[in-house]
Amino acid sequence: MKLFATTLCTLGALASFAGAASPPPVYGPTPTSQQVDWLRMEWYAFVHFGLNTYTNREWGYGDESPAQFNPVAFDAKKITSVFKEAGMSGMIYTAKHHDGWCAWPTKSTEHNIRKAAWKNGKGDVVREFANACKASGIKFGTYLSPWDRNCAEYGRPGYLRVYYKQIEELLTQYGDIFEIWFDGAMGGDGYYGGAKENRNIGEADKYYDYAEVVRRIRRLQPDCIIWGASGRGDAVWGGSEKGFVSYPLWNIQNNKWISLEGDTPINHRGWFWHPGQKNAVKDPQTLMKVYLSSVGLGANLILNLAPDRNGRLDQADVDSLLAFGAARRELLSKDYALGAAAKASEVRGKDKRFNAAKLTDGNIESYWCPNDGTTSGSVEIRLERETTFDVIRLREQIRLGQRVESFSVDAWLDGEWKTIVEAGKPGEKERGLDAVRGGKGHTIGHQVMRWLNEPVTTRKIRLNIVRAKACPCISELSLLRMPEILPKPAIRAQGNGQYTLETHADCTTYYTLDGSTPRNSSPVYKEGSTISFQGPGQIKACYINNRTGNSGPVGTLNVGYPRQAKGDAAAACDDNPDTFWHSATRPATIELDLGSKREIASFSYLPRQDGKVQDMTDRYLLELSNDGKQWKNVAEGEFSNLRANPVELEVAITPQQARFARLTATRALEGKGCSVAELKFYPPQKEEADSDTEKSKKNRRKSNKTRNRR
Ligand code: FUL
Repeated sequence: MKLFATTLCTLGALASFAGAASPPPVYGPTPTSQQVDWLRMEWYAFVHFGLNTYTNREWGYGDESPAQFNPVAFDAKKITSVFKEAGMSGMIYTAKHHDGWCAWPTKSTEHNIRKAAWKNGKGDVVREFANACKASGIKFGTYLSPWDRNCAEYGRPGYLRVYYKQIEELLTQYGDIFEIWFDGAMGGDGYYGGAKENRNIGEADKYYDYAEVVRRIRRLQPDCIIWGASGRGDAVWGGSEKGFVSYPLWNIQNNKWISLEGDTPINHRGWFWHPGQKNAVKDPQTLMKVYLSSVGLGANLILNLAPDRNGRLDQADVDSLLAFGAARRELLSKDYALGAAAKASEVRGKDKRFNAAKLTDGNIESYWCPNDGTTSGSVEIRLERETTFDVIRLREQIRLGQRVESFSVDAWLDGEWKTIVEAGKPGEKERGLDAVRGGKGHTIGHQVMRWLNEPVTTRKIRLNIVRAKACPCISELSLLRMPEILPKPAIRAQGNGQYTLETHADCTTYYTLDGSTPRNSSPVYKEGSTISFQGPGQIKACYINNRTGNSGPVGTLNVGYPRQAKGDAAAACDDNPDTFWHSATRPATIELDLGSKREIASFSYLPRQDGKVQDMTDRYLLELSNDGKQWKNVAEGEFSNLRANPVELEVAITPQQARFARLTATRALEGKGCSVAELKFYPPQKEEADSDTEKSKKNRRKSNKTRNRR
């Protein structure tokens, strides 16, 4: 707050010193200097790592044995150097997740790392990460779950003493914490010191007394960004665990400046590490879309990478992260508008300190601004030569408040102005990863990036501020070029063991059915044809650019045993994620016939994918049988975190032979019924041969290095 006031005074002092036009008065809520600095961090890592890593769960129940935490190869510095290399500005570690286990030797509870096998109970993951971040030159932050399924006192006033103690320890023993995360998940069933019951806390804001939490944190670390906390802090959730935030984006809630953060795991399997996840990593092109639909809309991005049971990151996750990091660096490496001449329809008091050249001077603090009362206007930018770009980035001087509601951009093409970014209209909304391409111009705020449908080549562009709440203060206009990022081919089931692959311009699509990595000696996919594969196993496919020989990331589809449903459950085994079996009542059971006796080591459940949580199954009982008459109960549990992140979850069971399987849906998130989009059964996984992994690593290195501009 203090720093922010100083900056404003400086802006004012400069104006009176020059004796010319003064800066416009602040409009509406403004960010603190901490919020401004934080927005400039853009993206950082999330690290989910704890007992769930060992139990293959997303949410622990609270009764897990702390002894199992034993990451024998954990090297925090190795992990933080990867983040640094990718260009991330920090990391946030789950010091405590919902299971209540503390990854540091806290005095607040016995359920902590002192009981771990790791380092004979002398380890401290929080300390190792905090030190490693410092050594790597990135910032360190922490996640401390308010919901605690272990603590006997949870739900009662006594828990707050425990929780506040934990906050105090984390904020006083580990140096600077740039952000502390207060997750919104709260209350429900849990172990609670052995009570094993449901605990409802009512309103989170009241129960945790977030006003008090915020006061305590401000006292201990005034520069720490407080995330969540019922909106009492500095930043809140962007609203999806897919990483995108909604656009237009206003940083204003309850009359104060609140920034947004988009969050998503790099791996489709979830926030914690899960066996078999290496085939489920988001490819660099998807990560670029995630980036553009969070950071590119004026929010921050927190991208999760989860260490495995040995404490190491999966190579596949690291490869994808680094490839995206390199593409982002390339995207931002050259601003084609830098230093270009600019002319505005109006300049505040005709004072050159507010003229249009401020848009292209590369200084994020200076800005173009018309007179008070002028809420629309335009700036023409003349480039030195014909220039090709496909991403336009704009920034407002947010220290003076967020103002712009609608803008458009024109390019001078074939002797006339043509609109390349259309002005946004009131009431329109943009949501989702695919909306980033060809989007309209609504808010600007800290920054907005618009990725055009096609690259544009021109010498002249024009920015039109169509509507603003007060005179616009635009600090930057940049023209950028998106590097080529090959996606992975989508693999689509057509039913009855038939599959089609996506194709890509200028590329050949190669695939394999034996689990090996496709390369240019693998079978070639012909557009429009179908591949026959009965499973179980994996279909893998990738693009190789015909001109450059670069190979893109590998797409993988896990195919389970062929299966048939009894009764009306065909939709749960048609391999089509968009259809689902549904029952209006609960509990309800699906029975599958795998055709013959099979060795079953795991099963996966895909929840309904239509964006609704009504009747979404989140507790189950699994039984197996050899004859369809005598059943054996083999697994029972919770499919966690589906409300926020409804992804496919795979559950490992003790490998055993069976022909029939039956899943009973015993609970759902909402409603009286239940549903299942896909239910699959798998044999024990064969690891890829070492030589193959080596070759694929080389391939990946090659494709990372030689990525070309279009
Ligand atoms: C959610 C939690 O419930 C998930 O487990 C995860 O930690 C995610 C980042 O936030 O609300």
